[in-house]
Amino acid sequence: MPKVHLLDYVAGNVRSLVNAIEKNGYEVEWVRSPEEVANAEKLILPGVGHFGHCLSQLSSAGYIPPLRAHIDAGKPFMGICVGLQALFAASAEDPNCPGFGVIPGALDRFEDSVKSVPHIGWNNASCPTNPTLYGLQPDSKYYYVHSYKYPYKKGELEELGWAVATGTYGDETFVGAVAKGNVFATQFHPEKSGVAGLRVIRAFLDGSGAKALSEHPPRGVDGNVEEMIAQEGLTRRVIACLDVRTNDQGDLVVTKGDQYDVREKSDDRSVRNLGKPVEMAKKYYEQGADEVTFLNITSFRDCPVADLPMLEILRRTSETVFVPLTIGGGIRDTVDVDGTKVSALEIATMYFKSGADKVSIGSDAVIAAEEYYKAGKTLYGNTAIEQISKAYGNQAVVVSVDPKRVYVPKQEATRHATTKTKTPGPKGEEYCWYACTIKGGRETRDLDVVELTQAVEAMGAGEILLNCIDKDGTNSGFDLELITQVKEAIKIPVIASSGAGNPGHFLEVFQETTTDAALGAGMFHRGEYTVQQVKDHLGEKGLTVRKFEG
Ligand code: 1PR
Repeated sequence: MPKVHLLDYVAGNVRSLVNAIEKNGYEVEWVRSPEEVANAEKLILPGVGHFGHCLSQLSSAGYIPPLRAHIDAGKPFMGICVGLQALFAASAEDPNCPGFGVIPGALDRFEDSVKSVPHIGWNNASCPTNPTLYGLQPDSKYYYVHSYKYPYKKGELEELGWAVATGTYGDETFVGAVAKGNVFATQFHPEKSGVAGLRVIRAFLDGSGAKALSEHPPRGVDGNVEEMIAQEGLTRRVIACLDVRTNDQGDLVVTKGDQYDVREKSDDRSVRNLGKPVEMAKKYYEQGADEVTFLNITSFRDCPVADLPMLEILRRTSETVFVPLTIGGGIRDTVDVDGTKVSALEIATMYFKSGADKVSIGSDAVIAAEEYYKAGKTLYGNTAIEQISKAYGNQAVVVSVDPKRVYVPKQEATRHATTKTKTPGPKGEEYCWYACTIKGGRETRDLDVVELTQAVEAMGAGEILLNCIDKDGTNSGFDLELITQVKEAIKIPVIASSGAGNPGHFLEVFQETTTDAALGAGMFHRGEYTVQQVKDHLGEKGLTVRKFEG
């Protein structure tokens, strides 16, 4: 098998990248010291998280001079995400930490007054000068997750000989990919961008991308470029969620509850078994799911942490599913069966190494938020959210919220953030607040969703998975009032969850709220609708969705 070298310097999910490379028929050889860079012919620099963190790790380990030498020698080089950002001279994310300076200019942060930041989801990488640059296609979508970007200025980089592909988020057009000579880099994650991304990786690996570029070097941009690229490219994300637990026979199954009760209504009350996790994840990927989320809803007691069954599920899923994978459940400091303490960060690390892109924290986030308010909104850096987001970046930490409605007759009846509801309570109460719960809804706390989501945003969470116990499994549509309240309270993206029963519910939540993504479970598992049908419906109604490329 032909080889490509991959730099192993930074925390993050490189398993998916390895899988994507192997899927293209190449073998990965690791570069684990600066001296080994010289062995590389083709080299990939992956990167996630914080610019300063990545660059200072590269710098202190002595990687920057050999990497520059590799690039200057004209050998093939590909940077991914922070691997693209590293090529620039600087970033506002850490002004004290210089980049490689291969491309002049500094990255800045997306403006967040009218849109969520980080920018998470599927967007364009359109290159007007070279429309099929490194396998890119003008109508394909690519998976991005970042808060900082290089703002596109017409002609600026092209004049320096770079071919530039862009995406547009809100009214900001940013650099999505760049190429010149032997250097190619993407802000998006090709290894998470389905078939469209695999094609881009192949164009780097087999040299066809660089060859085509040398035959058709960019010649400057003409007048219509701004109009062409300045249209919002971010799609509506549709996510499939699999609640996984062991059934009474000890098998790991996908289950689904009604208001979190996952047992059959029949006399035996067995755990509802809707299928096998890895197979179902693959099915949803092939139906066009933009992400797949696994929630481990049993604790797998008596099992050594390193043998957690979800690790194997992730490993197998990431071999065939090239979209982002999130794993939730049990991410907290714990004690292993042999008495060893295992931190939430260590558990998250195992999940990332097994193929997860994000971890989702539920109960532990509620407890951390309570402590945060008790300490007068002070952060000490010791919560799971802070530690994992520091090591892997905010985008890697999702907080899963399991709220329940509490009805009150008037706003003054509670200290909590209320909402006037169109579905009054049992005694005609016109207001409600949403109480956070822990342990899969078994314990309700005196903390509302606004308090929780604001606290975890301050701690460094990158996204909220917003469930609703009242709506879960009801097929009656999302709780629009809950979603609106949370969206108004925070800047980070929100995934609406619970209650989806048909494609119209997805349309409704995207039209009636500013949610960033929407998630379904039961309607997909029961085979009532496919992900594809949901996306077709959204597309027919004029919403931008990613088309699945087989
Ligand atoms: O507290 O960090 O160990 O995390 C536990 C995780 O497991 C949390 O994310 C929590 O939401 C989840 N969980 C715990 N118990 C259950 C249960 O169902 N008994 N599942 C559970 C939550 C809710 C959704 C569901 C949507 C959509 N599942 O994710 O998929 O409500 O369903 P629908 O479209 O069929 O209505 P920790």
